[in-house]
Parts: sequence; C-alpha cells; structure tokens
Amino acid sequence: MELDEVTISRAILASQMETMLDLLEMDVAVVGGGPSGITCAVYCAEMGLKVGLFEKKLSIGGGMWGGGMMFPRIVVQEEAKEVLDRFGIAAAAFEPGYYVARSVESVSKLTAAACTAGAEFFNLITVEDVVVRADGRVSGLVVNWSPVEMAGLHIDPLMVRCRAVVDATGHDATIAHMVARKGGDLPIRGEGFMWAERAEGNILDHTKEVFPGLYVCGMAANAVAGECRMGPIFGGMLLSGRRAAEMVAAALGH
Ligand code: 48F
Repeated sequence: MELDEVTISRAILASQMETMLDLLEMDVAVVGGGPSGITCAVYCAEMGLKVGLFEKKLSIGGGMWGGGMMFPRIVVQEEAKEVLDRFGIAAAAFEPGYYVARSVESVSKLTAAACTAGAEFFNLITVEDVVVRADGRVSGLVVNWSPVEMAGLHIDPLMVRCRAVVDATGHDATIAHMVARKGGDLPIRGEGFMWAERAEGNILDHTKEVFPGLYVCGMAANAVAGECRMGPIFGGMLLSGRRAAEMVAAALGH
C-alpha cells in the first residue's frame, strides 16, 4: 500500500478531535492516572458511566510504575487480591496474605481493561482549576496541555463539564487543595507519617465526597484526612479506586 503522510495526520487529528468534542461533557472526570485513578476509571466505565481520565504526565501509572525504590514490583495484601485476579494480573504468594505483582503488568492490565470498558485517557493534560457555579458543586475541570504549564506560557485553558470529579492525584491531593484555596469548605489535614497498617486500614473510610461533586481516592484521600502513608503496598489504592467508583455510580443513579 502507498502511504500518504497527510492522511496519517488527518487520521490522528480527526480521531482525537472527535473524542475530545464528545468528552467535553462526561459523567465522571478522574484526575490522576495512578493506581487509584485507573482503578476508579475502569470500574466507572464498567458500570456504564462516561468517564475521562486526565493525567499530566506522558505515561499513565503514577507511583505504581516504579514499584518500590525502582524495583518494579508491588505488594498487595489479601483483601485486595481479588482486584488483581479480576483483571488477570499475576500475583505470587510471598508470606501468608502478602502477594507480589509486577508493577508494569499491573498498570498495563488495569489500563487496558479501562480502555476496553470505554474510559478515555487524556495524558499530557494538566488540570489547573475546577468549575464551581451558583449551585456550589464542582461541575467541571479547567484543563491545559502540560507542556504549556511546563514552559510557563501564558495560554488560556479549556473547560470540560462533568457530573462528578474524582481527585486521584496522590500525595499532593491537588484538586482538593484547589477547592480549599479558593474558599471551598474543605479542610485538608495533610499527610501523616509512614504507617502501612494504619494507612491501608483506614483508606476506605477516607474515600468519600469531600465537597459537593468532588470525591477523593487513593493517597489523596489519606492526605485530605490527615492519615498516614503506606509506601509500596497497593491494595488500598485499588480498593479505594473501586470504592470511589461505586460511590460516584450510586450518586449518579447507576
Ligand atoms: O501518585 P499516584 O500514583 O496516586 P495514587 O493513585 O497512588 C499512590 C501510590 O502510587 C503510592 C502510594 C501508595 O502505594 O503511596 O504513592 O493515590 O498518581 C497520581 C497521578 O496524578 C497525576 C500525577 O502525575 C500522577 O500520575 N496528577 C497530579 N496532579 C495532576 C495530575 C493534575 N493537576 N492534572 C493531571 N494529573
């Protein structure tokens, strides 16, 4: 076959523009493509919600790609093993209740499942603000290309509308901080010390709607609640992402 360079360009532009126009209005906007965000996206999509995930970096995966100190392995405890099994992620038993999975396989299979279920991933896009109108709810995101932010260019963003936002931005709890900074009633207590048992045990209690229309999951949930961190054990991230999806789906009547 004879290749035409302009056809290649047209294919990319047409496909992505169609997707971006379609996703200007969605049910759930997940911010952050780490383990909790991807897990939230896959469950939301499987429940029939129209979901878009925004990740500011080039790659999806957040803190899961790097495993523990660049050893590309993650530990998952008994309670969350079912999530690994659900997505066909191989896990080797270590000591009773502790399983070890490959971080690259874990990210890849969760991401692939989310794509198959219909979630759209927007990498290289940074969420820089939220939309809150007279009803006092978070009802949209303000987004811009990450390279624009990195270069410090003064270029105005674009906006998307959604029925719920999930802050899955990890330790920084970026979206929650944005809301708090602008006067939203959202107290942020900040992350506590390393204490895996406590951090993992409490994370589901902290996974919730923290401001009308805004849910927190993963490490962002613990950071908002003043809860401890846990390091490279990832069961809490997976279960928190799933819990956030269930809460959003229930709130949106799915
Ligand atoms: O940090 P991250 O992996 O969050 P998580 O899902 O998982 C935490 C674990 O990786 C680990 C841990 C538990 O085992 O302690 O740290 O809670 O992923 C957060 C993602 O959000 C992106 C960021 O690049 C990262 O990939 N992110 C942060 N701020 C923004 C953003 C933003 N403003 N717009 C878009 N993406």
